[in-house]
Amino acid sequence: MPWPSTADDPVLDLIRKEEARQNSTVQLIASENFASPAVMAATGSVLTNKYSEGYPGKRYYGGNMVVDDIEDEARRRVCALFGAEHANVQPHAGAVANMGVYQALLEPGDTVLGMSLDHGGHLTHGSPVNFSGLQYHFVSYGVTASDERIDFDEVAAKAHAEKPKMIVAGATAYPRIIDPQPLRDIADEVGALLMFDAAHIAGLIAGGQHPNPLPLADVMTFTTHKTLRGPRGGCILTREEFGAKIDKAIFPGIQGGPLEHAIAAKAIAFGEAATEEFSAYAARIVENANALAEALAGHGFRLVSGGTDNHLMLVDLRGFDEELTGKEAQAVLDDAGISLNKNTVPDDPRSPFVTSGVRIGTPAVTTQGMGPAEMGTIAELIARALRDRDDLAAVAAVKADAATLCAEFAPYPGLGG
Ligand code: DSN
Repeated sequence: MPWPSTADDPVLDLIRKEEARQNSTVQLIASENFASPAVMAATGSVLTNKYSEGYPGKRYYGGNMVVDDIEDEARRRVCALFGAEHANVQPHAGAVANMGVYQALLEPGDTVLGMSLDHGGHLTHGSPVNFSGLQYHFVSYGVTASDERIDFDEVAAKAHAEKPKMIVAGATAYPRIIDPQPLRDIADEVGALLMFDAAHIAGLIAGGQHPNPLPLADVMTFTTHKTLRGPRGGCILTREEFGAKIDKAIFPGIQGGPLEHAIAAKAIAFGEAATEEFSAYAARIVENANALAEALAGHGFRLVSGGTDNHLMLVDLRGFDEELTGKEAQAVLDDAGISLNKNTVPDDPRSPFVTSGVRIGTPAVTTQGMGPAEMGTIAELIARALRDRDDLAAVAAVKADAATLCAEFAPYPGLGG
């Protein structure tokens, strides 16, 4: 073979190390999951070698007869899964999918309504440091102070005052169902388009746990690697009338060659998500989130909005310990073999680098086969580690207990040594 030997490459050792980390520590990052062996085989396949700029039947390179079939199959499967008329499966990420929609349907400077980052929205929903906030005139809505749920009165008032061209729904740190109907109604009242960013909840929609934003939304974007449990990547679904514009915005507008290995893996994940087993999995994610939220509340943690009806919960740490920041909690829990991320809570007085909260999700632990009993154990491990955070031996003991728990539920047995 012409390739140099990489058997001693330390990067391979680092991959083994990461395999061991994923097998032996608790993964509670709400946007992560464990992809199936079939999805991972596709991402590591010969499709990584192929150039295929363009779309099936209209490529700028030869040799795409097989790739065309793969991309067509991915488009067919995802349209069937969500009842969509048109799909673009090429976005490399959720941010690129959102960028493609804005580029296709907006002009620079247009007014758009989106959920503010510090109330649970995403960077690409108009953050001033992101292209979305720099190129478009985003106006933010948030959650109410009373129940910490989306303030539809605020959305309506701002829509009538600002006359946006588009309303963006969806969030990255919002623990409740987002009903697309009131957003559609408000969009219709002011003649706006409705885009639903379902990055976090696509798997819950596919599994029948949350309402399908289609056909109420004009466009739905999502990532394929979160609750949907596919490869890293993005996807756009829309009506036929916007299909050509959106395709043109993604290629040649934003991207060059698509990642056909990722598109094949997306097709496999869409197939997996159409099964009854996946619907049961989606139901179990929500059941586990409820069990974990209840158990955490029992340890004195305050849950933003009082609980969850999706795959994640937002924990306001101030109820547990006024001095404890999200930054410190994330670091202590990393030492205790529990991965999660610091997160602002609504109207957080601390900065996004420090925060007063953490976000906790159940998609990955549910894939591992854990259930409500294990959620109780995880809540106890979190509470112990954070309560005894100044005691290195106590934190190490939590790490050992986390490893014992994970040993029973290793996602990739045999990997990582
Ligand atoms: N990074 C994703 C998340 O964790 O929610 C958002 O892009």
